[in-house]
Amino acid sequence: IEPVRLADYRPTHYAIRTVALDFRLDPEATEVTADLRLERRDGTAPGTPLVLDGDELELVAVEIDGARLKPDAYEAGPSQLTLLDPPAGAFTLRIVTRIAPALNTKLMGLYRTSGNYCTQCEAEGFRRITYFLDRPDVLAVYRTRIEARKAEAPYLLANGNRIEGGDIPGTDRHYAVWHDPHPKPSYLFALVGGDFDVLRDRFVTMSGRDVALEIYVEHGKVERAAYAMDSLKRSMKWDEEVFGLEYDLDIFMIVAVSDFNMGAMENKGLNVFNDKYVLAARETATDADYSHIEGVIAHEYFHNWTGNRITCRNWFQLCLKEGLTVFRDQEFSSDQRSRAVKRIMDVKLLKSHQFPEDAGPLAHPVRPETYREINNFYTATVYEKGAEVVRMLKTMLGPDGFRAGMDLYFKRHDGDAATIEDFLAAFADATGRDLTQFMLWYRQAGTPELAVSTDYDPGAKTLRLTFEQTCPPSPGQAAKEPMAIPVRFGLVGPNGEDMDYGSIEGVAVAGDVMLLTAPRHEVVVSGVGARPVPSLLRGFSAPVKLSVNLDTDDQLFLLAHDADPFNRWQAAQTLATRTLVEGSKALGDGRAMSIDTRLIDAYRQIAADDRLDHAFRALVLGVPGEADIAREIGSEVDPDRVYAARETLRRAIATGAEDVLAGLHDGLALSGAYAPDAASAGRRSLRNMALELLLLVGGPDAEARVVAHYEAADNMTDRYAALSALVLNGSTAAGAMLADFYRRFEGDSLVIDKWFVVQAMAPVAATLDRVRALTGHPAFSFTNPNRFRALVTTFATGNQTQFARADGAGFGFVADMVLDMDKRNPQVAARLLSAFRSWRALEGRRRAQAEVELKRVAAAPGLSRDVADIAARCLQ
Ligand code: B3K
Ligand code: ZN
Repeated sequence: IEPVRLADYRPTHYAIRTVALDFRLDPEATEVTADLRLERRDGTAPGTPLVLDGDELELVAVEIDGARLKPDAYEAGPSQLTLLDPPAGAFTLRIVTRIAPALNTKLMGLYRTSGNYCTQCEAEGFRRITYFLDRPDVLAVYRTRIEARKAEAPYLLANGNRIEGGDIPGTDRHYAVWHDPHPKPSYLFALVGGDFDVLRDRFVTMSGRDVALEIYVEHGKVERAAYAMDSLKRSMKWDEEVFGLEYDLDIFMIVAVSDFNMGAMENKGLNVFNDKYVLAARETATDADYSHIEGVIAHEYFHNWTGNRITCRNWFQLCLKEGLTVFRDQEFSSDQRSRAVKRIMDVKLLKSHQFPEDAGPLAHPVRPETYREINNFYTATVYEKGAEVVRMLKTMLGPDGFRAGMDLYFKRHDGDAATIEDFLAAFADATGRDLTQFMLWYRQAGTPELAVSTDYDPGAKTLRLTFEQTCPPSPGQAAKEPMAIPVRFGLVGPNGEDMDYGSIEGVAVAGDVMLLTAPRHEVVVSGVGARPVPSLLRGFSAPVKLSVNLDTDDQLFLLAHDADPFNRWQAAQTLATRTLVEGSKALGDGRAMSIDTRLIDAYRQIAADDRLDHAFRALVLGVPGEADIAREIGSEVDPDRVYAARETLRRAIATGAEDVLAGLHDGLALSGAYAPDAASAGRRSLRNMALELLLLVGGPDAEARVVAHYEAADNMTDRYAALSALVLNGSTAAGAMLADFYRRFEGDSLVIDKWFVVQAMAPVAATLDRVRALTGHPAFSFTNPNRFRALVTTFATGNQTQFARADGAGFGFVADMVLDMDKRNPQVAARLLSAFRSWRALEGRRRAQAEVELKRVAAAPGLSRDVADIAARCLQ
């Protein structure tokens, strides 16, 4: 497959000004009539052929300005329609296509879900509906007419405002017409037809406009949409208050569907959501589910400005909307909840997902320069690292400079298909700063490594800090240039408080941020009255791998005293990581793992410290995950040893803090009404962390405690915490509890997903057979992406020891599943295959097994572009 290259970008020869669509919905034969008003762009020679994209389309008719085209005037196939000699002036092209939503298993384009019709067009799904210039720089005004049998689809929805509708006399059919006044690219088109329950509300915008809010859900689930509605209203308000951005249509709709390839989609005025990011009730959704709903609702809503009003010129610029919008939803959640806790959770996600991606064969710049299949670039790098890059901009420019840049960006580019260069130019022009070097964050892949050595001179009262940055090679990029790295810092004095200091030489400083720009900086801080412990990269001010020559005492000191909560958490992580990396090596050499008792004491103290936020304490008690430890080890990883080391440390913490943990579990129970707010959720998270650790101490009491916790639970967070503690611990009582859980929630598919997830994660040798058997369970489904991901993708991405079994059987199973799924849904298959991305870091035997399976996938006939691309890049 030939790659698409950023360097080859050219605007289209023709512009599409308006689009009028007419859908006659039918499961097997939906007829789509598209009237496109086209115009040759300046600079295009008359007679230049017009080449439209298609994908698995059947052409029924094609006309220009009302006249049927002669067969020699065009060429048509399932994936292209070419007008050989289009009119010189503006013209209307009518295209009639026939599609079969019921047979659309890729869930791209128009498809069926639970008897309803819905669309997904990003990135290249619109071409599965009609022939089009299906790329984000072709902006048009859409009018959509939908017609269907009334009984089959009482609701007919599309983008924009509803301008007309009614029954079609003498038939059992009805229709609706929607008009979206905002020019948009085809990927933002959406249509929904079907039968739903609707939750309705209103929002008055800052300029006093009344907006109707509607959430469409499957019958009987309308109460479960209340939290999503509340999140939507808070998002709308927040975007007005923080960015001055107001909603721009009379109606905003969200439709929750149960078959969806990803989380949600920001179609103009008509967001379509995976129902797991809409539906929540205390008995069925965990606190994590609630916070994801809040975040995803906000994310899609925020796209209305960052993505829709200003869209991407081409798909290379995906981070222009995604990284920026993730940054915005993270800021929103920080303002709604605890900023420190949110920051820690976001960094955890970044380190466990994006860092490994950036360290392996699938690494790519935040703005890639080439792709074979764009759907494979909706990655942690584009989203999460993309958000970090925007956050660094804010750190470097300050809140006012950042807001000025955002304002200028909206002012200049509203209605445009823009680029990352446009985005950065707005900040440069608004603040007078040169962002040339900063642009490297978008162009260079790989996680920069920042090594710091610190040295205090008591005589001169100076602190010397030597910073050295490097960046490892990544695919297609052997050598890297030094990046602009903002390092937020403080000097923690002997009394635990931040110290004052005099001047700083050797680096540019603004407030508490040093801006590193060179490969090496020798920084001298003068006027430092006593030996401080430097607290560097506060709030994780740059997405780098930091190593500082601080010993255990210094790290323990930061853990106990740092004014920056993020760095307190980081100090615990650093100490635990050292212990775990050392420990897994020791276990490999047949030695015992050594654990510093001071570390255990520190955990104990944090657990007991009532001045600290509950959620924060729970996060500190959560030792680094297996993937994080593996990434730190870097090569020749044996997942069994990593797992054993991690369990040993967790057991040591549990044993050392047993009385404190028992006190927390007994004392933190909440009585009264359930509320999903951050404070109550934090309390539950600490109590459930205590429960999980107590189970590791062992003994009959521990198991009884978990069973009692399960039975007393009045919400899913608590119930699921007990279930996963038992199942992941391999406890004997787990079987009965799993059976009980299934019985209780049999009809509730989002909960049954959790039942599959927890079984797929069990780190025991029996899991592979269990997972294989569960693919034959009546509740399993290869057609529902949530269900498939719950069992199979979770096994591959959330169960390091069993996916990477030494005998290769885990890899073999997942490869089989990839090949199976690829025939049905290539996007889901490609996602699953990317679980192999860290295979080269494994020890020799496992590495060899993984290679065999990757090669088997790569060599299979008839692969989708999605899977072929991931397989090829993993092997390169
Ligand atoms: N923009 C969509 C993602 C589309 C993925 C296409 N493969 C959701 C989001 O990021 O908001
Ligand atoms: Zn997005």
